[in-house]
Amino acid sequence: MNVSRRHLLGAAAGVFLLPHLKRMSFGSEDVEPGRAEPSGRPPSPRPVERPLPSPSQLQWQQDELALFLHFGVNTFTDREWGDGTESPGIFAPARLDARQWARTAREAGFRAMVLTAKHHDGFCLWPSRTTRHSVAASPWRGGTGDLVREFTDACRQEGLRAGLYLSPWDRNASMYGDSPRYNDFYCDQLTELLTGYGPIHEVWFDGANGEGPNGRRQEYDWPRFWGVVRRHQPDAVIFSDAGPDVRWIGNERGEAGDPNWSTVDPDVVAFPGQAGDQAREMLQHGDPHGTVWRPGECDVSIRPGWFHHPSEDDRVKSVDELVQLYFTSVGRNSKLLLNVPPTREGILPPVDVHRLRGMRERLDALFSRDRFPDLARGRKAVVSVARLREDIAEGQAVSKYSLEGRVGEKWQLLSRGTTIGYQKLDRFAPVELEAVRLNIEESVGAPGGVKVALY
Ligand code: FUL
Repeated sequence: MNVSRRHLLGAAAGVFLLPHLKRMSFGSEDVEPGRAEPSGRPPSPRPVERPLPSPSQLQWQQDELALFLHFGVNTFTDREWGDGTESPGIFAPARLDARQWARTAREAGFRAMVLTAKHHDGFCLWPSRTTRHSVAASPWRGGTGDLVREFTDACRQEGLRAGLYLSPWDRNASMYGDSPRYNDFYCDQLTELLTGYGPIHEVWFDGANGEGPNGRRQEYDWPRFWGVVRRHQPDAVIFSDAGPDVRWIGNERGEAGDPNWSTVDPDVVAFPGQAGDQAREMLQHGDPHGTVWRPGECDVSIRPGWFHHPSEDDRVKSVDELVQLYFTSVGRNSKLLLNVPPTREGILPPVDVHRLRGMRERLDALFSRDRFPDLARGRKAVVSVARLREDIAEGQAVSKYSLEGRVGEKWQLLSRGTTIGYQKLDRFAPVELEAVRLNIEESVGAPGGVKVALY
């Protein structure tokens, strides 16, 4: 249903919530579905069943920020992609401190972390029973170390959710390319990770798929992989191009599309790594008429590379750039998975830690006080950022809106946009307002409440 120009006027408590919706002037067909109208008319049913997030997807999105950690043999060879011939002997972080990673993340306002338990080189950061290519064959902690254990423990100690990346592409495994055998091996590794380390909140499936040593291409059994996750960690969200719970946003720049729907047509990106314009569009923008809830995640590195390279220590993103990333990801109905790679010593680099703190300070200052209640009490307020939120527990509906502020007698446009979803952040030139109103100009299905905050 397309709704013609709805005005949501907020009057109290800083929100354009249900009470205000009830007071909106609706057109004849514009009834709040499932709720009583102000006139006392009985609720009408929702016109179309729209997809809704699962509790895990909701939690994942509310976390807003997750720290990505690329660490492994590449850290020691100064490469981005290892070829699988690296000797485990090179893996020797002298001061590894997963607690420092987690503390840094928590202090910077991150609520989850995702570690590369295995990257494309096949080196396992836990002592896997499936291979000798692991920390058990390294000098680190005398070969008794388990980095997945230290990582998950540190997450819990700092109150963060733990996620794991297990690269399906494995350039060390001899059976890679012998599809059934490798899929068994991969499922065994996945099972070890998902049964040995407590609750795992996100399982990150990369789509990279290279040639096996025997020249054959590996056919991944995605439904089987996902089934292993569901069996052992039913509350985890599964990330890949094709979800099924969370989709890749389609670039590694930290930019969600605008519009950005959390719903998709699952047939357009049916498996990870699917190429083509249509797939790219679907990843970036989702689909307003999609039948499946699959919100987008923005993964981006704080540095040019994913792994730590000393030569990039002076190319760490600035605080301005990090804040901008927050706006183009979290501020566009996505989640930011920001990669901060540990050094060869096994700690997060001081310059990156400093930037993360700067980002947090800037965001805290920016969002320190919602000025909407001031307007509601008849006071004026100078604002330059609007935060709009749909109640996504009820789905996503808004496809076009404008936000206006009253300056004296005149309403002036503050911002206009397309989708809102979990969160839309709009910036505009600072302006002193006396009142504000949100116009929902178009929507798919019937919008629930929209919360507005002004900063
Ligand atoms: C890509 C990988 O090839 C990169 O090395 C990195 O892990 C990135 C997050 O995903 O597909």
